[in-house]
Amino acid sequence: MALLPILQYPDPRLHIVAAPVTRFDEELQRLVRDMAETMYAAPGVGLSATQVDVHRQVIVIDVSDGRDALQVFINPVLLEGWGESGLEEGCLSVPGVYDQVPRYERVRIEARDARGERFELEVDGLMSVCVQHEMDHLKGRVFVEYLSRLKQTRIASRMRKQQRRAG
Ligand code: K1U
Ligand code: ZN
Repeated sequence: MALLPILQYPDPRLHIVAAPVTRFDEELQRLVRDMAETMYAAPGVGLSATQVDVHRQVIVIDVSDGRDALQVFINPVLLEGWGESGLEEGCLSVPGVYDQVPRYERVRIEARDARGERFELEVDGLMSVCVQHEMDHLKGRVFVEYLSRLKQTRIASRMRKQQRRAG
C-alpha cells in the first residue's frame, strides 16, 4: 500500500473533470486501497481520486467513529436530494479552512462498488455532506468556490504563502 500526495488548492489539477471508470481491475483495487490508506492517515473522512491527481470517478468515505466502515463509490450519480444541511465542512486540499456551503441534508445516490456491483444508498448528516463534497471534487469543484470572491482570494493567497514557506 502507499500514501499518495494530496493536491493543495489552488492547484489547477483540482479543476480537471474525472472520467467514468470502465475497468474494475487490479489497478482500480490498488487505487482504492491507496486512497483509503491516504484518507485514514491524513486524517480525513473522505477522499476523491481527483485530490490524488487521478482523474477517474472514485471516492472513498468513512464517517464512522471506529474508522472501520470504509465505503467506496465508483461512478456516483445523485438521484435525489432533500432539505438543507447546516454542517460546516473542511477539505484535505484546503487545510485549516472550515465553512458552510449549500448542501442537501439527505441524498439518494447510485454508484458501483470496487467490484463493479451497482448499489443505491440513502444517507443524511455528515455522510450526505461528505458524498456531495467528494462528488464536487470529481466535477473539478472545490468547496471554497461556493464562498465569496473575497474569501476565495484570501484563502488562495494564504495557501500560496504556506506552500512557498514549505518549499
Ligand atoms: O474531500 C476532502 O477533502 C476530505 C474532507 C471531507 C469532508 C469533511 C467534512 C465535511 C465534508 C467533507 C475531510 O475529511 S476534512 C477533515 C475532517 O473533516 C475530519 C478529519 C478527521 C476526523 C473528522 C473529520
Ligand atoms: Zn475536499
